[in-house]
Amino acid sequence: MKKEKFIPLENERLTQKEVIEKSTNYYKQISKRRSVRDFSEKDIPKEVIKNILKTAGSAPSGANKQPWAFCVISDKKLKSEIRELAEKEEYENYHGRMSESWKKDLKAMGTTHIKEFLEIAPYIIVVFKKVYDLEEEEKTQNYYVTESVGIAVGFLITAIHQAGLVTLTHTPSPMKFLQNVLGRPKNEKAYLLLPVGYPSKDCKVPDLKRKSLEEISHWY
Ligand code: IYR
Repeated sequence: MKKEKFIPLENERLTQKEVIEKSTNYYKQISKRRSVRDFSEKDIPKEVIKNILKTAGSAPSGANKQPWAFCVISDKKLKSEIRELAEKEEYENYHGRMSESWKKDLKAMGTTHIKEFLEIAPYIIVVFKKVYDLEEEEKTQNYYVTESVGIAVGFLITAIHQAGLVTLTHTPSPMKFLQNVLGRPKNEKAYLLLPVGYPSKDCKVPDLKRKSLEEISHWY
């Protein structure tokens, strides 16, 4: 039988006390993360974008296929074009495609079809999922694509927060225009879009409450 190559796990082995401390600190830090819609125009170093993307790219994926592509946009003209196309779709959503109960659920977020952040944030990252891979026009299979890309986006969001920056998971729907405007290959489907930057000086976020541990956990 063929023996696959395995290497030692490099993780430090911590004491229980250290594990409690680290998990508490991480929770305290990550629970401050908020979805932000009010961005500053202040630029951020390209290196930060590279680091957060490398973090996202370290996520687990089905059979390690890494079925994701991250498109980074800082070009002003392209950002304006994306804003225009996104607002066109969102206008249709807010003025007919979304149900009344959906719009009612969104009241607390204060969202409308206007998406200024797409022009103001210094960077937009558009995440694509690779439904299958294309190697020299040959289709090869990917596995658990939606789950894998969702996990990578989770890594990306926490990396952005950890760096002291803010983001928003924006899903202008339908997202086909992103594939067209960015000229992505046919095996890729837009998954979501993340503006990345600093929050504006007077940035406000909705007063939302998170469910308690008792509400979200069931212990057996
Ligand atoms: N995509 C729209 C609507 C929207 C939908 C959900 I669910 C949200 O949590 C927030 C917004 C928009 O971005 O405005």
